[in-house]
Amino acid sequence: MKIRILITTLLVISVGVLGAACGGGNSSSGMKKIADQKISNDLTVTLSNADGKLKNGEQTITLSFTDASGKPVEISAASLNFNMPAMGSMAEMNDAATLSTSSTAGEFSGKVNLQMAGEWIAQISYEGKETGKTTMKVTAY
Ligand SMILES: [Cu+2]
Repeated sequence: MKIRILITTLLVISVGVLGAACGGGNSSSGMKKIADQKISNDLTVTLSNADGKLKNGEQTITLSFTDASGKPVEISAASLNFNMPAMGSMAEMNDAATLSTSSTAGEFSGKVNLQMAGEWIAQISYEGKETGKTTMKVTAY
C-alpha cells in the first residue's frame, strides 16, 4: 500500500515537471508565441503576445531574438511592419508597429493597430550583433 502511494506521488511529480518544461516558449514574460522564424542556425525571431494570437485592432506584442539555446541575442534596434498585399479592389495595407527596447537585450515590446482580420506578412528588420531582414506569415482574428 505504501509503495503504491509512493509510485502515485512520483508520477504526479514527474508529470508536473514535464508540464512545466513543455510550457516553455517565452514563459519569462508570460507571453505566448504567435509565430517564429529561424533566420540562421543561431538566430530566431519570435512574435508573441499575451494570447498567442493577433487580432483585428489595437494590441500589444513582443518581438524577441534568441540564439539556438534560447538565450537573447543582442539586437539593439528592430522594426516591425504588417503588410497585406492588394487583393481585388482592396488596396495594399501597411500597419507599422511601434517598438521599444526592454530590459532584456533582443526583446522589444510594441503596439500595433491592425486595420483588419486576415493574413498579414510581418516584415522585420534588425540591427546589432546580427543585422538583416526577414518576413513571416501571421493571421489576425
Ligand atoms: Cu487588407
